[in-house]
Amino acid sequence: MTEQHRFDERIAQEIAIEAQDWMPDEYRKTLIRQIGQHAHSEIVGMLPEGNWLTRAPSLKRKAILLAKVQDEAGHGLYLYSAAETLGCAREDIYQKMLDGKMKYSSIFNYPTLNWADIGVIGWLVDGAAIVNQVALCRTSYGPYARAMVKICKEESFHQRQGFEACMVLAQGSDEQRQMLQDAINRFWWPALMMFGPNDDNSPNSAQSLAWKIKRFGNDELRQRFVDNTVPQVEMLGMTVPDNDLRFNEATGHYEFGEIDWEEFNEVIAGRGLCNEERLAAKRKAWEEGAWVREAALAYASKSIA
Ligand code: FAQ
Repeated sequence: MTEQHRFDERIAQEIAIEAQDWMPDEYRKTLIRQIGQHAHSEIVGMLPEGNWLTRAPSLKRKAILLAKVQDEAGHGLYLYSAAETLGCAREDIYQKMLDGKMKYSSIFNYPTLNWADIGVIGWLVDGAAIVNQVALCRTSYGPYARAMVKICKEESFHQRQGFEACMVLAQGSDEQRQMLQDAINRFWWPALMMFGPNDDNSPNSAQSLAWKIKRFGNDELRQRFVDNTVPQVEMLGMTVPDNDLRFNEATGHYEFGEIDWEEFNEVIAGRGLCNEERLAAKRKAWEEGAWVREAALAYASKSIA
C-alpha cells in the first residue's frame, strides 16, 4: 500500500492525521495557510478590543475584557504551535502577515467606535467564530482539531459575556439602545463575511472538504449563524439591517440579502477601513519587541551552557 493510499484510508475512516504521518504536500500547505491565517486573526483580533481596555465603563467590564483579550493571545500562540507541527517557522508566517502576504480575518479591519461595539464583537464575532470552529473540532489534522476544542470553550465564554453586555445596553436608556443598534448595523454584514465567499466562489472549499479539513461549506455555516442569531437580535428588541431577511416556514431557515462582495474583496485585498492601521500597529509592536526576543534568546543560551 502506498503512502497516498494509507493517507486516503485514514481520511475515509476519520482517523486523525498526526504531525509525524505522511501527508500530501498540498494538504500540508493548505493547513499551514488556514491555521496560520487563523492564528494571525487571533493576534490582530486583539487590537479592536484592546482599544477599549482603558475606557471600559466599569472595573467588572474591564476585568472581563482584559481576560478575553488575553485568551485571544493564548489562542494565537496555540495555533502558531499547531502550524509549527507542520514544519513551518512561526517567524516566517508571522513576517508574511506583517508584509501583507498572508491574510487574517476581514472582520478585524473594522473600527470599534463605541462601547456597544465591544459587546457586539463578543456576541456576533465570537458567535460567528464558534459556528466555524465547532465544525473544525472534527477537522482531519489532529493538532488543529485538539486546539479547536480548547479554543471553543473559551470562545463560548466570550460570546456569552458579549451577549450579556448587549442585554444590559438593550435594557438601558434610549441612547444606549441606539448605540447598540448602531453597532449591530455596522457589524452584522462584516460578521456574515467571516464565513468567506459563497461556495461557488470559494477556490479552496472543494479540496478542503474532500480532505475533511473543512467539514461544511462556507454557505452552510453562514446560514447556521444567521439561524442562530436572528432570534437573539429580536430577543434584544433590536433589528437586523437587512430588508430582505425573512423566515421561510417551509425550510425552517432565514433567507437573507446579498453580501456586498465588492466590500469583502476590497477588505481581503488590504484596502479595508483599518487594514493599514492594524498592520502598522503589529509592525510597531514587532520592532519594539526586538530587544525582548534578543534578551530571551541570550538568557536561554546561558541557561543551556
Ligand atoms: N477574511 O476558498 P476560501 C477569530 C480568504 S475568528 C479574510 O473560501 P478557505 C476569533 C481565504 O483565506 C476568525 N480572508 O478559503 C476572535 C482565501 O484566501 P487565500 C478567524 C478570507 O480557507 C474573535 C480566499 O479568501 N477564523 O479570530 C475570509 O477554504 C474575536 C478564498 O476563500 C478562522 O480563520 C475572511 N473572512 O475558507 C478573535 C477560521 N474568507 O488564502 C478575536 C479558520 C475567506 O487563498 C476577537 N478558517 N478568505 O489567499 C476557515 O475556516 C477558512 O479558512 C475560511 C475560508 C472559512 C475563513
